[in-house]
Amino acid sequence: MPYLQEELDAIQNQLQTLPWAGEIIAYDQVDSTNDLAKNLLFQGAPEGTVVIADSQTRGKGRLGRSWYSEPDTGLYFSLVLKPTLAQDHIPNLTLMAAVAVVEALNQINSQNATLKWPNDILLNGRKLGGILSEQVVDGPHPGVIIGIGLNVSQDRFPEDIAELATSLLIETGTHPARYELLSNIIRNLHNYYQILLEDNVGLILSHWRQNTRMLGVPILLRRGHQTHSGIAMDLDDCGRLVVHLDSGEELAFDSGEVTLRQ
Ligand code: BT5
Repeated sequence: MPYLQEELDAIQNQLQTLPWAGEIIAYDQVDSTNDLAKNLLFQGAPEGTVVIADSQTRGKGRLGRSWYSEPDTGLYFSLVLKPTLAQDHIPNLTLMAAVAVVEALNQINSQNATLKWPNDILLNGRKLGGILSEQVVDGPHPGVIIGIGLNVSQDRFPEDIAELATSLLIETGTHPARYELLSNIIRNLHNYYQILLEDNVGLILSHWRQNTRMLGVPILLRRGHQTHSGIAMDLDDCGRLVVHLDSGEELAFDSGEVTLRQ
C-alpha cells in the first residue's frame, strides 16, 4: 500500500524538534527519488527535505546500475543536504548515512546488519540495502542528495539478483513497519550529520568500524579494469579505504567494488 500522508505527518511532527525537519514528500511511483530530490534542490528546497516513494521505475545504483524497487515492500527515499564540508570530506556523507541506517536497523530488530565499504548494508552476507550519494555542483543551489534503498518485506527477488539480495522478511521471518524504519533512520541521519558538520569525522568512522566485518580481512577490490588484492586495513578521514596490498604497498582507494576473500 502506498504511504499514507497522515502517517508521514506523524513522523514529521515527531521530528519537528530537528533544525532541518523539512517536508516529507511522498509519491506512489517515481522514476528515481534521487532525481526528484535533485529537481527539488534545483528549485530551492530546504535542507532536510525528504522524498519517498512506494516504488521506482528507474531506481538507480552507482555507475549506471539499477536498483530493483518493487511496490509495497521496500523503503526508497532521498534526503536533500547542503553540507558545508571540504570537498575531500564529501564521501564521508555516504559513510554517515550507512551508519545511520545500520544502527536504525539494529536498534529496531537487534539484527546483525553490517556495513561493506563504500555503500552496502548487508544482512547475513547478502545485500539488504544500498546508498547512492550524488553531489550537485552546478545550478543555483549546490548540495548533496543521499538516496537510501532498503529491502523490508520482499519474499523473493528477480533472478539476476536473487543470489545476492535479501530482505528483513527473508532473513528474520518478520519486519518492522516502513514508517518506523523511516522515522528512526531520519533521526539518526540528523544526529550523525550534525556530528560530521562539527568536524567530528572520527566519531562517524568509529561507529562505522563497529558495524563492519571487512576490516583486517583479505579482500579483492575491483576498480575499472584493475583488481587489487590485499587486506582492508581501515578508513581514512576522507572516507577512503586503506588497503595493505599483497605487494606490500599501502594504498587509499576512493572508490571500488569490494569482495571478501574468505
Ligand atoms: C547501491 O548501488 O547500492 C545504491 C542503491 C541506492 C538505491 C536508492 S533507492 C532511493 C534512491 N533513489 C534511487 O534512484 N536510488 C536510491 P550499487 O552499489 O551500485 O549496487 C547496485 C547493485 O545492487 C545492482 O547492480 C544489483 O546487482 C544489486 N541490486 C539491485 N537492486 C537491489 C535490491 N533491491 N536489493 C539488493 N541488491 C540490489
